Amino acid sequence: LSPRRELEIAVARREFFFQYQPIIDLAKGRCIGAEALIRWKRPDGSWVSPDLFIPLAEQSGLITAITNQLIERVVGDLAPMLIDEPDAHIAINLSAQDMEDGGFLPVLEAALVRSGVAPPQIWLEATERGFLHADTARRTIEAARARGHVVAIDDFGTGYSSLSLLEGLPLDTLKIDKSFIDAIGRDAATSVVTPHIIDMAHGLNFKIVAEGVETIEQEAYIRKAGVQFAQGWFYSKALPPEDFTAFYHAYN
Ligand code: G
Ligand code: G
Ligand code: G
Ligand code: MN
Ligand code: NA
Repeated sequence: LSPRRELEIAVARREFFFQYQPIIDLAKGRCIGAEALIRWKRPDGSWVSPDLFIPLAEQSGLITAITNQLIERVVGDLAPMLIDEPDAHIAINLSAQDMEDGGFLPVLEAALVRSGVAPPQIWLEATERGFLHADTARRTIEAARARGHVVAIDDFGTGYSSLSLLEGLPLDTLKIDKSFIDAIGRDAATSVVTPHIIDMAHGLNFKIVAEGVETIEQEAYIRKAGVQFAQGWFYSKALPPEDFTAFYHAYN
């Protein structure tokens, strides 16, 4: 079986599920939600890393079907919790193809209407590649924002987007890639860049989520730099839905 064929079968059998990595409000010391991270366990029990199968899903066009399953799964996993906790949100990762064709939007709207989850409780994350086709990305972002979703730029600092591109799009949240957080407190050349990435984000008036926070030193640094939100192993790994719900209640 080719990897592509295997992935097609996995899509048909709905073998993907999600773990939820908590996101913390640094000023309040509270959990405000989570990012949904895809997991694939093959029928033989082996795990495949998303770093391997997401690129394949993008090349083969299967990613839009996976995104639609993701939406259904998030609502299935967490609708009762989200209805009980109207301030909580879940961030969903979108591929560049999702941003281009926008086909996930009616799927998302239907799932939310059916479940009673409010649109502002679903955030959408797209990497800078998702914003390269500015016209189609703009239409998707505007439609999503009109419905009340927050749209965030993922892996900020690692892509190719120009400031003018970002300035011209109706966005207000960005996630600083973990490579810039890793560099804090180290001698690496990247550590020189980290304060500039944060300044740039502030200059654009973006809310900032720092990703990959692993140490108390990194937390102290980003807090001092005015970063509002943080995510990383210092707080929690990605968790099964019931463990995320427990984490949310413990940190609220
Ligand atoms: O835990 P981690 O290995 O989950 O994630 C690896 C990569 O896969 C990250 O770059 C992340 O953005 C991406 N990713 C995780 N979940 C999804 C998803 O549901 N859809 C898409 N398109 N990418 C995802
Ligand atoms: O959960 P963690 O961030 O350590 O995930 C690292 C990798 O391990 C991911 O690519 C994921 O696919 C896989 N993984 C996630 N949860 C589990 C698990 O419960 N058991 C095993 N064996 N692998 C997992
Ligand atoms: O969407 P994105 O590319 O940002 O995916 C987040 C990735 O980062 C996932 O693979 C997730 O498991 C991983 N991750 C989350 N927190 C940490 C962390 O604190 N340290 C490291 N090394 N990886 C993390
Ligand atoms: Mn992400
Ligand atoms: Na990221």
